[in-house]
Amino acid sequence: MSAHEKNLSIALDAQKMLHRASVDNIETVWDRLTRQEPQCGYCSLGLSCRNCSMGPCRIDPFGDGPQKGVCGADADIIVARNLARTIAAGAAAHSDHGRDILEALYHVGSGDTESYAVNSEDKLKALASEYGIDTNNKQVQELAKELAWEMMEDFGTRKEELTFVKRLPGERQKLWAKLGIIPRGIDRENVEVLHRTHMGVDNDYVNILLHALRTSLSDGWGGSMIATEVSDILFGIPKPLTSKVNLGVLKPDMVNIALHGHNPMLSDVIVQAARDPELQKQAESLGAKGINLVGLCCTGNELQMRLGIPMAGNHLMQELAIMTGALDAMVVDYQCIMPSVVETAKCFHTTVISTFDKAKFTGATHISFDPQRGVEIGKEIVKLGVDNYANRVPGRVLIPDSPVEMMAGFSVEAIVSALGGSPEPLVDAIKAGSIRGAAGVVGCNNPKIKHDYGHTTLTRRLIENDILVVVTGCSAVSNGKAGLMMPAAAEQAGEGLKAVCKALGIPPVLHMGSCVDNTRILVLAAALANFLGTDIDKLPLAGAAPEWYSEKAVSIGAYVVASGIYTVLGVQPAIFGSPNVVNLLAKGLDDVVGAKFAVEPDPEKAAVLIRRHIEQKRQGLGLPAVEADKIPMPE
Ligand code: NFS
Ligand code: SF4
Repeated sequence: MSAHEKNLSIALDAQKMLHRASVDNIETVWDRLTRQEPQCGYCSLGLSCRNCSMGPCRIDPFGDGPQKGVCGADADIIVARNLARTIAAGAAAHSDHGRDILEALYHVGSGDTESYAVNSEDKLKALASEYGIDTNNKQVQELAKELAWEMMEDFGTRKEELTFVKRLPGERQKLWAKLGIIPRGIDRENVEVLHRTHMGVDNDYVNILLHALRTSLSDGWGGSMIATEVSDILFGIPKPLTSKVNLGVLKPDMVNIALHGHNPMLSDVIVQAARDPELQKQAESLGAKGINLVGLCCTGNELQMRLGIPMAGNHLMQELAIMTGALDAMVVDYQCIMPSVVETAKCFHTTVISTFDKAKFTGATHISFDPQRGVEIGKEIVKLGVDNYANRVPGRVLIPDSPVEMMAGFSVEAIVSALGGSPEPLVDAIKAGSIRGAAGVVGCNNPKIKHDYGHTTLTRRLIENDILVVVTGCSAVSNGKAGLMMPAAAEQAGEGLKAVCKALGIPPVLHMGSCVDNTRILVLAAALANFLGTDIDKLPLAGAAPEWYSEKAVSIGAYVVASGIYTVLGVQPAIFGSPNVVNLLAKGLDDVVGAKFAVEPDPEKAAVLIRRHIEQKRQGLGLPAVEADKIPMPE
């Protein structure tokens, strides 16, 4: 491997596949990034606008050129509008995923699908009560239908606030009400962003950004939360389990099918289909020892959290997984699936199967997914993968590493149960200072940051300093691969956190799920605040997205901050063209919602920012604290 290949990723499996890519001249996301450089300076600063055909316009950041678009919009308006649209796109993606799951629940309630069933009656009942539905003497099916119907109302315009807002501390609800940012309807807030950012509507950058926060909240406390909760009803509440991770989960002697994307509806029926004795027999007749399902990205997280299905990799591993030559099918649903996978697959025998009519890929085989015929379609898909095993070229198979063990399945319910049924022991450990606080390290990979370096470095520094880390999305995969998500990793934690982890038998880094499952972190934060009778922004908590790339990540960052949690981003968002917007997000917001953003590409420094923040919050609560300035910032 060359120094260049080693410089792109810290992961051995990635480095080896990058080497194969360069030897075989196969294009990767890193090559395409290089070809795009230098990227547009105006766009990087958020200073370009193409919202109407009087434009496109751009603002000169140095002051010599135009300072206003054709319509008169200045840097503040343009940057704020662009950011609001980014948040809306991210919120829309999460929420539309939530709606798809919700429709599956409705089908279950209507009795017109046999592919899904209520897996957690407890959760169904608890949510039905939360939605004000009388649960007495009602059959599960009836309740499922009524709950789905009520939840659909959260998407519309008939409510004044989303149901889950009630989960928040009263103080936070009052604050949002005062600011006018309580999310009403999930779709409504998104549509309103598009309206406000049309030429000639909202021309006050503060007002635009407040609505952008409201829209992000309609994701965090709406669409994503519905996605998580309803997935738990249908597929089960995750419980701690041990699974495996990295490209070593692919098997040379089995049919390998990767499930890539985000929606667990499809992957759940594929898991059911892969158990079909006839398909198993067919695989054997072709000389395979069986059918091996593996996950990629958040579909992988959903499967790993609930079923322990092994995880092949995160965002930047999707092309590299194909390059093993061992993948017989890559089944994709939606989100974060690079269009390039179809091209990469052409260099191997892999067949790419798209499944959602809203997410087609030219060159892929499309099998239209229909939740009412779920398992039947699942079998059709698995059959394609099995058939394709016959086309595998054994001489081209290169499985670059052996898998690493990682734990998953830390839902809020599982964490509370590990604590013995109440958040009290966690609160006590925080009060005593053996755990200083907790941080969510979440989000994507981005080829602009050395793959997995940001996540794992930040996580290591935090646990070393007795900060409990919870992870979701692609961050979970990074940390899992680095071996940080097994109980033995407690040895790498500070003395206090180590002792707590050992007593509970848990790792210092807890896998809480996919990106929509960041809402589990919100629920946990709200539960801690409620337990202590305070607001979330008073707690020693922080969030970080060290390698983020997607619009969804921006929505997540925004709802986390608006919920009162300080958040550090590792990649610059496109806002630096407006000092006013930067000032508001990185400073002013603290006085508005009790939390703000920071941008710090170096994870060593990001860790210090988080440690200082957590100590300040401890001090605010009157807990033993280190003076923030005494924590030195690395050079
Ligand atoms: Ni999240 Fe999951 Fe990964 Fe980023 Fe994409 S897979 S929803 S957006 S890249 S963490
Ligand atoms: Fe230019 Fe204004 Fe149109 Fe944007 S909305 S493209 S700034 S004229």
